[in-house]
Amino acid sequence: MSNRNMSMLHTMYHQFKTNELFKLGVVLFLITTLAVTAYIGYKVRNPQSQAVDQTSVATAVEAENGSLSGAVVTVNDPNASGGKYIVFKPAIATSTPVPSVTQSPPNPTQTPTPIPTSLPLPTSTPSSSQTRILCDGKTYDGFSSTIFKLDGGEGADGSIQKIIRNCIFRNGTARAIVLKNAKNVLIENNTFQNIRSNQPGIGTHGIAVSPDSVGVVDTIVIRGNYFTEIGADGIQVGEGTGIKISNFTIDNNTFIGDEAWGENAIDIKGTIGPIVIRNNDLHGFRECQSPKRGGNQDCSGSPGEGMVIHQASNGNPDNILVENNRIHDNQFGLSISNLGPNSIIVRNNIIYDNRANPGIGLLVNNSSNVQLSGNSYTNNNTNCSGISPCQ
Ligand SMILES: [Ca+2]
Repeated sequence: MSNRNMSMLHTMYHQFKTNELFKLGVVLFLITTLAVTAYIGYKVRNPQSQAVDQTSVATAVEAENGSLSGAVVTVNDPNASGGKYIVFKPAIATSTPVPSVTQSPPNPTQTPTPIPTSLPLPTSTPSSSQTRILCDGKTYDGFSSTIFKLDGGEGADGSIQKIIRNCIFRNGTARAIVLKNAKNVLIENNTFQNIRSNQPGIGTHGIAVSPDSVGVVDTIVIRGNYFTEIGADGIQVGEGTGIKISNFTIDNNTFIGDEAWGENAIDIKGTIGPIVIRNNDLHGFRECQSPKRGGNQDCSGSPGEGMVIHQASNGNPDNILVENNRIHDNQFGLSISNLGPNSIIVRNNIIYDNRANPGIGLLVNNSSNVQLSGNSYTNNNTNCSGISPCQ
């Protein structure tokens, strides 16, 4: 073989060898690539078999998506029992939490005042665009007939509020105010002084509530008044023949009695109720020396009760709340007898210094529906009579 032929064979051999090596390299490369890809795919699909570097996966996704952040999490595959797969869970952007305003602690809840269902509170005097000022700032000095008598008509029209305020009734021989058939009345900040009949045995009240058999007295507020030198009672409720007296409030009044005058600060007779008597101050009431007691005082005769709640010809008192009153320096502070079927509640009153003979703070007769609570008794000759426990 010539040298030329040998050279050609050598070249052909090298070309063959080069092509085979190249092909072999390509085949090996493809095999390796497939093997690695399959391995990675297997590992990704079977994270439980070997921990996947979730951090690096998440980082890769972050890098790919730029602003994304989050984490790779393993979740159960609902389509395969025991199967799991991983997902990238972007972090949910949360707004900057606004600090909550520090709230002041809530005010302590006031202890609710228990009101028996049998004793509804009076409805408040309805506010009304219609008011009738009967008196404001006037003085009635020396009168021999009633100044204001509300008996039907506008007086009984509950949509119109009648107001008697800031007036002085003094030196009269008749009752200053009479409510006979009346609704929605406000009597406040008045003075009642020296109202007396000056006739032995005949008492005269400052305010008399005296419905007849057809009269209705409802939604009445008497507050902030001052009573002194009244021949009989500061306020008598139930003087007439009717009993329809309801939603009646006597609040924050002052009553002054004396040996020389007066029966009672407050005298409650037959009522339907509710009647609320609260925040009043009454003191100084003594036995009234009427002719039937051997005297000539202008009253019908009373043993000296500051407040009396009792039966009369118009019926029995009923549905009454007496609370937060100051009852002191009387022969009997509060006397209760012959109630109607429903409750009377006597609570949180301050009953003290009732020492004039017999000096009984609270006297109860013929009544089983008296509920006592929270009253204080100080320096009375006898705190309670006819009821126990005295509380
Ligand atoms: Ca009386």
